[in-house]
Amino acid sequence: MSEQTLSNLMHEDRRFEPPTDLAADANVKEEAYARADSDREAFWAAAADRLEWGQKWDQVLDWSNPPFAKWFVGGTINASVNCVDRHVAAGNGDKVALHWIGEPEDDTRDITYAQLKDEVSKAANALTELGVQKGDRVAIYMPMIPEVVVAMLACARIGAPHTVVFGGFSADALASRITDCGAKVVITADGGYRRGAPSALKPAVDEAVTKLEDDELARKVLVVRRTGQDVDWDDDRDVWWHEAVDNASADHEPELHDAEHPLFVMYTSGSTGKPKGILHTTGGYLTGTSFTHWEVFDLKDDDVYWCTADVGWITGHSYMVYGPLANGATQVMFEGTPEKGRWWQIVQDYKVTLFYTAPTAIRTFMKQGREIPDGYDMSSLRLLGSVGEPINPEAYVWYREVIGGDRCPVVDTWWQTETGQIMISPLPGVTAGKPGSAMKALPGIAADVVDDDAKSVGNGNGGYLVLKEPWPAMLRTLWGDDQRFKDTYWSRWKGLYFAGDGAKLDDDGDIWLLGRVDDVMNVSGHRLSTTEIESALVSHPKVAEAAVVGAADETTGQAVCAFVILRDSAGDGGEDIVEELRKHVAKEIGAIAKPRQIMVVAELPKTRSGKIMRRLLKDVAEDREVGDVTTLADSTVMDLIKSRSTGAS
Ligand code: 6R9
Repeated sequence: MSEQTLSNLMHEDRRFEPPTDLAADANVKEEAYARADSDREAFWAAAADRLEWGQKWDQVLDWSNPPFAKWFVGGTINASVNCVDRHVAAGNGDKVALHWIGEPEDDTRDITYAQLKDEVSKAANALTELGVQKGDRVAIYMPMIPEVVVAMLACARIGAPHTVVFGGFSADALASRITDCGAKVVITADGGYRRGAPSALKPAVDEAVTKLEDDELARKVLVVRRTGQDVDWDDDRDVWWHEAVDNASADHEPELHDAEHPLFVMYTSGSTGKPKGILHTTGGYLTGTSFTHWEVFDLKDDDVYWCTADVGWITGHSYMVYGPLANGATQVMFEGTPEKGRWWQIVQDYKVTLFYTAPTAIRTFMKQGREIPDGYDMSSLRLLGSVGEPINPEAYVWYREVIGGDRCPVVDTWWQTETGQIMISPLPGVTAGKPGSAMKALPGIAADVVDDDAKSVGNGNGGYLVLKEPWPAMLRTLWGDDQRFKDTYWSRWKGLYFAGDGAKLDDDGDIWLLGRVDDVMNVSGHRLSTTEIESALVSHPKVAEAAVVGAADETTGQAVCAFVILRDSAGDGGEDIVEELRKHVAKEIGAIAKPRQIMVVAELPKTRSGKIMRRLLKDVAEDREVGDVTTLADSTVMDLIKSRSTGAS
């Protein structure tokens, strides 16, 4: 990256020291970095020791056949036993595991660890009764209700890898995932609640089933009754959860599985081609997620933790289900989407202490104005986390001040579906946070920023983010496609895992994520990062959110095109808003980064996990037919943007 593009984020000089109390009593202190450096495997073995194993492992890591790693070789373990049984056995059966909050206002359930253990055991018995055996795959297509957690843990208990498919995905997407991983059984619900109204799920499963070419697939469909809406019923295939599970025995003797037994497959869309089935296995995944959850969120016994992610996203798997439950945490699980004050009402009512969300949500709240959160008592909060996208410095500072009362540290956590666990993040009791930087690789993780020749770029420079050593929760392969696994992640440079992200090291050696390298633009020979220009736009007081893409341009190769959402307080931004913003970017970064075109829009196209789909905006900027919109959270957004683009400046 050219020097010029580095200047914007580099001039961020706000620093936030860890709170004194938190630092004094932190779960992980500064010494951990050196300890992990001196013996990485011993460090991860100690992390694995926090779990309950059957047979202990003979070897921490087998890396004799890279990039195929084996962790805790010879060990046996059961993930569901670690997430429920052992807490009950330790006398914590009455502790609340889930404060579940439904979308309809008065619909809540508190579930203790003892109750969760019974439910998981019953579901495990019911699945066995339906013919699910160890190694069989089970697809889960459900809303955010407690049964989805029960279903995942029941699969883990009997050793049947699950694949959770977002409730918002289409019948086609579901059918292709069932086919790719060969799922025998599907667990679903009649429907879920979305924005106040019941929304059907079962019809999509019915439709998906008609598209399957193999009779062995989706032989049984287990259906939770959630909304009570009418559903079509196939007596041979469909089974009600309340009949099969509620009547099953709550005694289930769990089997111990090999540490490398497949735990789940999570599909993630590649930039091209069919979705990739990321495979995670049991021992390493549980070690990596439970340890980092305890480390990064500084989890204490009396904390109330809330991760707002949907369970159909990797964050829901690692930091709502497996990590927190393995740690015996009490957490909030919410069925709804962020509506004005509802989240803050929940923080106030349940006295949430640790809160984990995505920048997209934070920017939405910024747009609405601080008056809404200011109306709630959020003094229980002690730590805030961010995940999913780079958090712009302005959004970070707003989050810290308005939600965190200027007292809570913000941990910006970088990781991926593939990494399984958080990789780069501040340590809340150690690191003085810089708004916009994910800071350093966690203890036991080796990350670097390299150039085209795989050489470290050194402080003050930008390049490609790579991981240099294996880590416990790393993906093991792509389901059924070892070659694609090698090609996608390990082929660019020998021995290095390439994450697909651009990053920069500042003068202190701290890491700033710059977005996917596919999103980097080349304007008149200068490489510009989307993240940096977006952060410059968001630092303007009238802007809440921005997305930047490079569009083909005859003169400059590519030109910067920006889509912005204004804060509610800015009204329509005034007549000169476009010129005002272009000037602002020129001042913040340099004339080279000045957008050719700025469109003020009401919404941006986002995936269900909140990531902006720049590919679609590029189609608009280059005046093309808009591509595949099936993974959008709201597919009407593109029509709105297209209708605006005709009047673009
Ligand atoms: C957990 C998750 C992975 C991609 C990743 C990167 C982006 C995630 C980030 C971040 C900057 C952060 N990303 N966290 N970028 N700062 N703190 O999001 O997994 O859905 O697989 O996405 O998300 O581009 O490569 P996944």
